[in-house]
Parts: sequence; structure tokens; C-alpha cells
Amino acid sequence: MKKRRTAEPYKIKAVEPLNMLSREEREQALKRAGYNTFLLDSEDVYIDLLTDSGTSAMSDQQWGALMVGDEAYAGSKSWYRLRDAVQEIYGYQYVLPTHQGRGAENLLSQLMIKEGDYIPGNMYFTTTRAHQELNGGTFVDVIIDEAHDSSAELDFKGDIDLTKLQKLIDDVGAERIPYVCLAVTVNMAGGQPVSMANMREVYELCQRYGISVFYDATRCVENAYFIKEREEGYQDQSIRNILKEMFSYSDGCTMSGKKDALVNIGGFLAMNDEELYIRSRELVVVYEGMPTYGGMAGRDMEAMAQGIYEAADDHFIEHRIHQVRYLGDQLIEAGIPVVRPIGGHAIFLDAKAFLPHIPQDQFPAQALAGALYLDSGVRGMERGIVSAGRNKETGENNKPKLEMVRLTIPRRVYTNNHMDVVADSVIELFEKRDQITGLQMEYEPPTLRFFNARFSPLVESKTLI
Ligand code: PLI
Repeated sequence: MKKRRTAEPYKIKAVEPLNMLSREEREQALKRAGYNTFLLDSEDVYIDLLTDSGTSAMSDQQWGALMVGDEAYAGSKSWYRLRDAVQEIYGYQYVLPTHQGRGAENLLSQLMIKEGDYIPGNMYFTTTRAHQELNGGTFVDVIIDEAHDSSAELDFKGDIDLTKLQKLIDDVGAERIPYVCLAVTVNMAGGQPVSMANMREVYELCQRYGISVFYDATRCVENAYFIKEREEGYQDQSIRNILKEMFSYSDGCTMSGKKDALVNIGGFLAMNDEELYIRSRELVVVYEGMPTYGGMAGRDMEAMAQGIYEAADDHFIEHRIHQVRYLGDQLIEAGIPVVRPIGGHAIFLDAKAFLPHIPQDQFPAQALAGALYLDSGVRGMERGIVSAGRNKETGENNKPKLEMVRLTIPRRVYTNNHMDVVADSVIELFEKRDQITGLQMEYEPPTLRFFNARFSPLVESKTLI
């Protein structure tokens, strides 16, 4: 029998018309942007898959919540609503609001890291590692090897390799490791999840050595869905229950509300340790604001509280994961090299395999992202050698194994027809991939260079394709 199709668990109340530029206009726009999709103007983009961060569509309940936001400087009602939502869904005792995820990362890194410390994690994330390094720490990647192989088909490709973690503890000593940063899911690995079993084991190992475990909970609901789908014993559990168990194997988390809390801005730092909370409260006033608003307006906290509940809904997250997979499956069927299995928030095109004629120091992923924009006005993001930056000791380019273009699907924003348009464009580009040329970097910013770097095509007078 034919598999029955499902649809969005919502209907549309407001629409936002899209701009559709001509090929010539897109060429000019890309040139103005220095061949960096981060520098394109939004109105020059047709389907914007740059990021799923802060790009979610809010529900009518969230828009309504904005109106009842309490803008008191201190003791806002909206803060208590947000705190209660975090306590209820995530289970942590203490919560501090921050303006977004990196605000929480800044606080955690300052509070926990001393010069010369090591912070193991399951693959780096740009802002997370930047804060660790700014505080004198060194990030150590302890993710399983398969996570660096775009074609390895594993259910939980975000897991930590416990042998690697144990080795680091043996080599540098537990006292040099303030905490393990466990991202659920792993953005840079392709949105790959961590299994519940791995979370439990990492926590047990760390407890034996007095090392804390902090989650990067940015896409925790997506991770929970994969556990429900793939890990034995969780099929009949609600997403809420799975989330609670996940967080029980940690001491706290940093959170970017801009992803799995369905808002356009906001974040928080949460923890169970009272002493750490008291110290964090001292720091939040320096960098974010009062502990009852922390860089957010009352209305933003109100919308985020509502978003936390909506994201933990089983129907919402099922559709979310399936929409990403809907696009991914079309590309896999057409033989396009993508990171497999398809992760939670994005499709990652394997630019090394897509463009084998472009060496990594000619920025194949950056070139592919540019070519896709030229072809169809679809904006993706480079996640490869440009994003990986330079080694802080040697000054050499970090050369990540994964050289990718990320096509990130915003939550509740696009329909599957948009996914079809994206699929058609990628497939056509793949057919004429030999014509795509490499890039050279014209301007390199010292920190988080991918945001503002500028490029030009290596072949004069030619656009990328
Ligand atoms: O953008 P922020 O500061 O709210 O959150 C930073 C952040 C932390 N961890 C992870 C896993 C992220 O993905 C993340 C932000 N991600 C962005 C902006 C993205 O486009 O993926």
C-alpha cells in the first residue's frame, strides 16, 4: 500500500512575499557581497537557507505573547514565565537569560575556564570555541571518528568517543578539564544526534573525575526526536520525557533560543549548582543585563517561553525533521554527495566530492554556495576551510575534513514546494559542476572570518559558473 502522506501541523495566517531577481541581478549582488553569501542582502535572496538561527516563524500564540510582555527592568512577569518553561521542559534548577546563545557561552567560559585548560567537545562550533579560546582554553575534539566521514551511515554520529575522552583525562589530568561541552545535535557534523546511552556514559565517566558536563542544547529537541525514532526503548515516549532524561545527564547547558525555542532572538544559561549560579548572576549583569531580563525585552522572553512549549510538541518536531529529510532524500536519490544520514536542521552538501577539481585552499564550499545563489537565488552557507579559521599557534589554515555547504531549513517558514525548487537547482548544478571555478580570498578578518571575508573568482571575467 502507498505510504500515506502527512502535512504541516499548522496553517498559514500571514505571508511574506519573496523577491525573485534575474540572473544578471544575482551576479551583481554576489559581486557586491564579495562572493560571500553572508554578505548578501536579504532582499536579493529568493529562498534563504543561510541559517535556521533566528529565522523561525512564530505562532499566533507567540505573536500574542509579545503584547503581554512585561517590560519591567526588574522582576518582569515574563522572566518568570521563561524560567518556569525552562525548569519544566529542561529540568534545570537555575536559569539566567542571555541575549542569545553566545552570550551564555561567554558567561560559562568566563566562569569555568582558566588559562591552560582543555575543553573536550563533540566537534567544535565557531562561537563556542571562540569563547573557550578567548578565556585561555583549548578545545579538544573527542567526537567519534565517523563524524568526520560524510558518508558513514550511523544513527548517532554525534556521539563522544569515550576512549578519546579518557585519553585526554589521562594525558592532561582531570583538574585541567573544567567541563565537557556536549552539543545535542552536532551542527558542524551535519546536525547529527547524540544517543541517550552516550549522554549517560559521558556523564558517568565525568562524574568519576569531578568534571562537569554542559550541553550545548541549541537543537536539543531535534536530538530528542532522533532518540525517539532510533534508540531502543524510546519509541513510545513523549519528546518531553526524552528531553527530561537527556538533561538529567548534565550539570547545565547553554542555549540559543533562536533555534529550538522558536524565537528570533534570545538564549539562556542553565545549571543545577547553586554556587555556580550565584557567580553567574554576578557576571550576567556585566555582560547581558539584570538576571531577570539578561539582554532580552520582556516580550522576547514571553515569546521564548511559549516557543519552548511549542517546540517540545511531538507533531511539530516530527514534521520539522521530516521536511529536512524530504529535501535530503531527493538529493540522495539524484546521486548528490551529501552528509549522511540527513541530520536535524540542514542538508550538508559535500563540496569536496561535488567539486573534486577545486583544491581546498581555493574554497570549494564557498564557491559552491556562490554558484547555487547564481543559479537560483537560494542562499546557503560555507562550512569548511573558511569557517574553520586558522590554528592559533601556527597561524596556518585549519583544514577540516568536512568541506560543506549547509542548506539550513528555517522552522515553519518554507513549504515542501520550496524544497523542490532547491533540489532542482542543486541537481542541475551537479550536472554542470565542471564549470564551477575556485575562489581566492581578498579580505580576511582576524576573528570568525567567515562572516565578513571577501573573495573573487580565480578565473578573471568569469563568474563562478
Ligand atoms: O547564534 P547564537 O549566539 O544564538 O548561538 C550560538 C550557537 C551555539 N551553538 C550552536 C550549536 C549553534 O549552532 C549556534 C549558532 N548557530 C548559528 C548561528 C548557525 O547558523 O548555525
